[in-house]
Amino acid sequence: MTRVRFVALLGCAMLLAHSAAASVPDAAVTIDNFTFTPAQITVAPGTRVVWTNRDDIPHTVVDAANPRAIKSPPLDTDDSYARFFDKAGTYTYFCSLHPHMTGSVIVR
Ligand SMILES: [Cu+2]
Repeated sequence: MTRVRFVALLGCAMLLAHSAAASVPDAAVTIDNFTFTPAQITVAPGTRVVWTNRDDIPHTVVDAANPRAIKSPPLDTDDSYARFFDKAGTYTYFCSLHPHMTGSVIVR
């Protein structure tokens, strides 16, 4: 096999890997009426979770166990915040402005 052909094959394999990763659909969480909906979602590793605030006041999304890992800015009406979840586990989060608002993302 020539070197040029090998590099071309490698490029193809990388493209395939990329499209496989991109085929995991996003998961959506809506924030409305001081509630995350759905409050608990289960997603496959590699899923991007997108929170969208439909309330008329700001909310945030903050990881309860690791606030440095997931911490959105205050989301105004119709603002979105997205994070990829690559590692299996249960991620509990809350709104730092209204700590009684909680939700969780289960990755498995
Ligand atoms: Cu809030």
